[in-house]
Amino acid sequence: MTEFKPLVFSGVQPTGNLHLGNYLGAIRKFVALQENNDCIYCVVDMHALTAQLVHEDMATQIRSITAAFLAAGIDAKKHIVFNQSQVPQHAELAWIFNCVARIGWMNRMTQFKDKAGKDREQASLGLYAYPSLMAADILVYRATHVPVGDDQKQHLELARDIAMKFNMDFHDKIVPTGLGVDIKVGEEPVHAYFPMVEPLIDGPAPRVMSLKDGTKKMSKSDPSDLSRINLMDDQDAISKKIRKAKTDPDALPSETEGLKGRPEADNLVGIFAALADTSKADVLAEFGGQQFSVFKPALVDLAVEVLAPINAEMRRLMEDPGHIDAVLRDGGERARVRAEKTMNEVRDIIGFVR
Ligand code: AQP
Repeated sequence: MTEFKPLVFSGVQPTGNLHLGNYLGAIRKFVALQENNDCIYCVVDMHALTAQLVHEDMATQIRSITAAFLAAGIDAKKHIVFNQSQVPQHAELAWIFNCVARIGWMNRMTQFKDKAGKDREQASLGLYAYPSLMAADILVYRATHVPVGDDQKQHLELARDIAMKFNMDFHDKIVPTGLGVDIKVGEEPVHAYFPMVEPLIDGPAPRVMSLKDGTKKMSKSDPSDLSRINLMDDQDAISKKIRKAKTDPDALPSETEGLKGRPEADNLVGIFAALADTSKADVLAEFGGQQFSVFKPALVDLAVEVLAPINAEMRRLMEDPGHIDAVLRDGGERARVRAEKTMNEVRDIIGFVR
């Protein structure tokens, strides 16, 4: 059985300061995956329009995410780093996927419900169609693996549904043209043009929570800056935010079972484990029985040790926007070639004349 060639794709929106959740849930995984995989990492600027149309500082935000990718250690020569709007094939495939996806599927998307809020009639059509563009971002390269935080799991399931429906609906066109490959879906061998993408969500902090409320996701759009650690925060800010992080009065448990019902403790232990590249069980083996007055300073030291070099490198890179733009242009050119190959095949499968 032939299989799709493994290819990693992921994206980050230029919608504000990157935080520890973006780093641990996504960027850190991007860096690790590039060792053994072909990778494409994208600043998804067209997605940034879905919640807010006008961004005064769009270009700076795009450069800042790119600087974070590079500062964290992504090799833009070996892999591809670019911003989405440079490759119009994403939007073209998204239109086709809008016609593949069913309204009932889109209506189930919890992120739309969260982001649209109470006044859904006022949300943009783009926000509603966001998951379709996200599926196109990935599938226009026929990528197979997508490192993301836990919050994106539902969107990736939708990308699989879209891929499956396209494969099934155009099956009679894909097979004779020989454009697909044989894959296994469950026990069934299927001839498919698009792969079934695999989300890569593992690790001790798949969903980093707010420092002010352990039941809410750490997010760029949280009005309280104390809720998150930004990648651009200096040592003092990191220390202040961790010292002020909400906790409960009990000492840390010795085993992970004891974190149940203690969301803030669970979150801080998860952050420590992810930053130290270890497990929550190992962190509790070291700190079990200790008070937060002991644990928090250790977490500050670790967070500063990991984030300070990235912070310094991001600042250095941001002083040379011309270099960042050149990286994006080069990545955009290489991404366009790959995306156009897919689009030509998709146009042929659909039967568009070209
Ligand atoms: N709290 C989080 N924990 C783990 N992973 C997270 N990600 C985001 N927040 C967390 C992951 O970061 C990647 C890029 O996210 P994005 O900027 O494209 O979109 P987002 O999920 O909407 O990020 P934010 O920070 O929550 O922004 P706002 O406030 O605008 O909604 C994704 O892989 C995401 O899973």
